[in-house]
Amino acid sequence: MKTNRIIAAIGIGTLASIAFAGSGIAAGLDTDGDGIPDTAEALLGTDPLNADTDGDKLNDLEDDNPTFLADPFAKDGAPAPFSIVEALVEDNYDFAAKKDAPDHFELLVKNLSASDLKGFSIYYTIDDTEAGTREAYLVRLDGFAVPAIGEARVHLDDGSLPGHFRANPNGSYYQSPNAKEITFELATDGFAPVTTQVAKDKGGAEAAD
Ligand SMILES: [Ca+2]
Ligand SMILES: [Ca+2]
Ligand SMILES: [Ca+2]
Repeated sequence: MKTNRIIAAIGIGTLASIAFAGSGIAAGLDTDGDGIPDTAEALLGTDPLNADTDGDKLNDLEDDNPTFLADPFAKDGAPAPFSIVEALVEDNYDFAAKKDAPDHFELLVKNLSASDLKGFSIYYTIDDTEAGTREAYLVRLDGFAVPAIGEARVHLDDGSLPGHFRANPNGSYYQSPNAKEITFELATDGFAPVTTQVAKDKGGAEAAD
């Protein structure tokens, strides 16, 4: 059933590779082990290095919509003791290396309290109003902490550096040049999420300028 849905979504041209995936027969590299070969993940718009691209705990093969989940955050918690100072989706800058960095998602978070904060998750939606599509992802920011009365940056990119987290390389942010509206919700246990919205101009997610 799910395999049929995926075949319908991506067309007959990749039928053979998906059919193999559905039957558990190896059909090319499946790096993340979710049953979908890396080459098919590119066509589906899912992440070949993440078995659960949207973070809803259903793996990409079993997920009816592998790049969207509904907002998981309760909105009735206490006011959050942190703020999002800055949200970047383009024209990023690498402060450590003092040079331009490839476009990625980046938040500067300020802790307004006298205690260190950790246990964050981020939920973000990417609206492509031109194409009429919406993606949504939940990422648990394991290891990310903001010191008391201090600041820290969240990076969502290829996740290859320590303290960076992974964004879907086959999603519309990286694959479509259309303008986007991106909404971030940052939350930690017991507090209402903090939300910010940022627009990305027409043009792809660029390499470093
Ligand atoms: Ca896979
Ligand atoms: Ca995957
Ligand atoms: Ca999923």
